[in-house]
Amino acid sequence: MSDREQLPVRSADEQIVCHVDADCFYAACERLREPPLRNEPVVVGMGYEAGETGGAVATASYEARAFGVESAMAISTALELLPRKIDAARDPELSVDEAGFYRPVDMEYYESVSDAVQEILRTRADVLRVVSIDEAYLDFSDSYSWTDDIRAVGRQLKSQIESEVGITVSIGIAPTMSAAKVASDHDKPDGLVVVEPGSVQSFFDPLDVEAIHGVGPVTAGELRELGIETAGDLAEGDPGELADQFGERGKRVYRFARGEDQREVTPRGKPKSLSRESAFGEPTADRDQQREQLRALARDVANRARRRGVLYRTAGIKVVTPPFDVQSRAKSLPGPVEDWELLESVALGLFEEFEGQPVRKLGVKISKLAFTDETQPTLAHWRDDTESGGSEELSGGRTEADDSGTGQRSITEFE
Ligand code: DCP
Ligand code: MG
Repeated sequence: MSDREQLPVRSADEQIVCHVDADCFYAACERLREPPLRNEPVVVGMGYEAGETGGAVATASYEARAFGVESAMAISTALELLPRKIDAARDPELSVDEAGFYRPVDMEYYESVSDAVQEILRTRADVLRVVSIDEAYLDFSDSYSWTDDIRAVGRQLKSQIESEVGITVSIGIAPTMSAAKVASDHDKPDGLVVVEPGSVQSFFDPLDVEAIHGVGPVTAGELRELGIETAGDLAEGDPGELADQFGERGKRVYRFARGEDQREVTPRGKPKSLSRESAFGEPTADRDQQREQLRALARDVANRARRRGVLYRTAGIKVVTPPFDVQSRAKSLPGPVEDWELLESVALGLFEEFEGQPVRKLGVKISKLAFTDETQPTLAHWRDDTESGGSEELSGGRTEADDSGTGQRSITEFE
């Protein structure tokens, strides 16, 4: 079977986009290193110092939000709504039960927690796009299909992050980026919302216009003046009128409200790894079939590396066993190499411990890359890639030439 047959070009409806957003992220980080803060109102202040009243709220735990404290509010205002525990303990007029903990921002620590979450996301997705310290899009399209139990995939990712890092995230999974983003926000905190293809419009329709990605409070106010209250109203609006009033942004939010979003998840920057994975039609325990698949994947990855002038120092495999257990193994190589036979034998060696187990999917990945040609790839370079392999066209017909200057990864590569 050729690669093409195994991984056909997808239609937009078959995309599986997962948006992950941590719950009250800075406050969750503070709780991680100070467990007594769990289940308590916690406010994290930017420009805030212990015992002072200056600065602004970066975030508040959901318990603190119940007192009306919200992001961007002055700390002095937050203190009126929610006094500090320490002050409440000293003041007979205040109740300790209606007080909270205030902590200053510590970016270095939050970044270390964010890195730990990203490590997990990287092992889970074909493509990862990190958009902020607590938010990322993952493309699951090559790993799963909509006929799989996608909710179980989301549940597993949530519980892995919770058990390995110790914070909760909310997840939205949908056929488009904008729907996935709205879905992750829909049931916060600790939410998991799956919007299946065909349900995007009905999911959006009843939502307040402000839920649409790109509609802020000001635009929402202007839309309401036009009688547009919900995403459904917006979807039925006159696109010409919206464009006149709001320009490009008007057209964009109109499309989003209709569930239309052609964007694909693309990573940022240079690739940190190259990989190729492929699923079996049915999970198989046949050793020969497994080993043959792994060899083909290793050769494919090695070919792509050679065409791109990429050397690699680490080789790894990914093994997905039923139902969705993803396991990776990696091995350091003797130095930066470009050696398909070595890659093939290392991949087979790493696979030995799994041989004979039922396997749903296999992947081969090279990392710790070194670029022999540091210049940006030319269009001709990509053309060579797409013509000879065809694999670069997997991302819904888009070739990587579209991305020249921004990145080099195909949809089948993960960071
Ligand atoms: N942040 C900030 N100032 C803001 C908004 C956010 O400093 N005005 C920081 C603090 C947040 C982090 O960015 O913890 C992530 O932003 P989110 O918008 O995702 O907010 P939270 O993660 O805090 O809460 P939620 O559970 O709503 O995602
Ligand atoms: Mg968040």
